[in-house]
Amino acid sequence: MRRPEFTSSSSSPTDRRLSVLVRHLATSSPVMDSQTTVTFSPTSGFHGDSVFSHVVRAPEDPILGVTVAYNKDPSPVKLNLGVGAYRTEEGKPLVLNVVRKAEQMLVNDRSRVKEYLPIVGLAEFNKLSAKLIFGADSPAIRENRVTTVQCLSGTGSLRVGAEFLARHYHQRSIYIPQPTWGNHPKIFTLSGLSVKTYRYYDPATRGLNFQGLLEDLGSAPSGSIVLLHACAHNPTGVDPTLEQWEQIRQLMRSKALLPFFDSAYQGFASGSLDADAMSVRMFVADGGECFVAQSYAKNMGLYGERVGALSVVCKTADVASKVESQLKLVIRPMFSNPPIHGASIVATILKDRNMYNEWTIELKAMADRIISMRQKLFDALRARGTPGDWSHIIKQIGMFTFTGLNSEQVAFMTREYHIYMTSDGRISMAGLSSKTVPHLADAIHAAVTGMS
Ligand code: PLA
Repeated sequence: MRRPEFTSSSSSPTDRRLSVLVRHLATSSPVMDSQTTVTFSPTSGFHGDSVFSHVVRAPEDPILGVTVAYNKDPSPVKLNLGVGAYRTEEGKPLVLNVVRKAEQMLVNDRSRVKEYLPIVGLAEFNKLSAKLIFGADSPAIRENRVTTVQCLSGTGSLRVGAEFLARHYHQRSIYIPQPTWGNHPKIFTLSGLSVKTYRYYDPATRGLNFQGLLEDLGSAPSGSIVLLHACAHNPTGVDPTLEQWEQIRQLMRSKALLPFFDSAYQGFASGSLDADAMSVRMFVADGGECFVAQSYAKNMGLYGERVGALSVVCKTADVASKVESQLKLVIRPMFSNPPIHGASIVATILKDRNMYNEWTIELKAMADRIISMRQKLFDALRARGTPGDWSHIIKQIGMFTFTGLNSEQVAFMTREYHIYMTSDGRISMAGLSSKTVPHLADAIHAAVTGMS
């Protein structure tokens, strides 16, 4: 092996000093014999600074960092209402029975192997996922106008869709609701799109700013991409009514705005898979084009398995198959092909009528438990006489309540009550149980009365 070489003709005084140092070490140090390869940049310090010493420490993620802080807290009463992760009444993570059953079947099937999936993932999973979101009788599916590719959960599906749009769509602007899930702007910006916002939430009414939404989409340049939360808007828990969705659809189609649906909570909002897909189905029923990112993290509890799908609904089967060929060029250098286990669980459940029914029952039970937590928290605040109108807790939909608490009040609740939540005042109702509601209500009461 060659020793690092620095000739006197080489460059800077720093390099020459390094070369002297290396020669010195090579002759004097027992570990630096002629068999040792030293690799370093000629201009970096050898024993000195790291070539990465300029790297600044990044802040923790605003959502996942809440769990990091929670894990460090030794308090026995601590409560994590940050990340949207379902917990049982006992505060434990839940693996659905039907998922356990599917996994057992997969393990028992000795014919199964661990070969790579195709670039687009498990074909059966893709077909069943499209059916789940668009409906079994969807003309778009029947006419082969939909291409579906398996991706790494909702996040990966959004990213693949956005990278495709940045390469092949004539408009670079994507309008996202204000506020939205904190990862959206990062995903779209890093994919090469230009992120703009449209008004969505009205803090005064704690409801939808429908007028603002219509005005902003109405003045967006024709052809712009618009991100829509299919249901259970995160973080606000505020969804348009079906009549409002219809108006949004008409406006968007009249201006050729391209809908990109993020469907991370199908079945979680209302307990019904079909009801929670209505917004998407309205846009597909008009024969127009759209993108949909689906996640099985929440509705099947497959968080860490990273199972999701991106569907692109096109005008013709020919366009759909060309789009798919280009999606493969996005996926191959990104993660090559997706993992097999989670998608196999989903396909096993979706293709078997009994298992599918069992899943819908378990899903409804999760949704109902979340809804019952809303009522319990609302009642507990009323019982304490906590100042303010808390009816938004029972009006909002899905996994989260957007409480209206400010970042100082949140910091107070964390410091004094060991309750962890995102600083925008969002709480994960799915992380709450009958036993922990009084503790949360005490904390909110103290934050509102003691700090105001
Ligand atoms: N889209 C929305 C609107 C989400 O809320 C989330 C997850 C995702 C996509 C992505 O989920 P996935 O990649 O795991 O399928 N939001 C969580 C978790 C539940 C997170 O931030 O990663 C949240 O607490 O907001």
